[in-house]
Amino acid sequence: MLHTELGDITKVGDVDAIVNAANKSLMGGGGVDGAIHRAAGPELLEETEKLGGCETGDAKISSGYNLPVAHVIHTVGPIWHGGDESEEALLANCYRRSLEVAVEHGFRTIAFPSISTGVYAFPVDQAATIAVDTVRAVTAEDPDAFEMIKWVLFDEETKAAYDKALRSGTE
Ligand code: AR6
Repeated sequence: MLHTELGDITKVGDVDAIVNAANKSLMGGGGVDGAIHRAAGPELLEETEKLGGCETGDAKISSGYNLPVAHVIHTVGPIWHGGDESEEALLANCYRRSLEVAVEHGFRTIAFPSISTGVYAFPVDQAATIAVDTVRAVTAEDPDAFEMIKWVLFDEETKAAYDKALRSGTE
């Protein structure tokens, strides 16, 4: 049920929602956020600018517009400041809140990017472990809620980190 694939999350169409690694303004930006806004078209910004921003670790939902998916869950990862500013807990909150929003909307299939490991500089091995552990914990609490949760990763090194995290605990 949990897996990874290499690719561009803006091309993913086989899920109920993709997750965006946004910033607190929800007004778009670079990285995966910029790619999602470009692919969705200007209507996405028209909607997200009315959402009142988003706190770090929280998540909000919008439509997908010109994306191949119907919905986008926007979450705001922590900026890495060395690890002493609750970055781990805040990143876990991103996964937990994104899945809560998904459940509230009856979504059963979700694709995540690697939240916080680009511009926000969270170390990828650590982020992958938190991502996998948190998704496993949430799905263990409600085993029937989700059919498929995947990470769509943009480069081989990032994919290797998530694959390693997924292997740990199952061997
Ligand atoms: N599909 C999948 N993954 C992607 C894509 C894509 N199309 N494009 C980039 N990635 P980042 P963050 C990967 O920087 O660290 C923005 O400006 C990327 O290679 O997008 O959470 C926001 O507005 C990396 O592995 O997100 C915020 O200001 C991962 O996505 C800030 O960046 C996350 O990198 C958020 O920073």
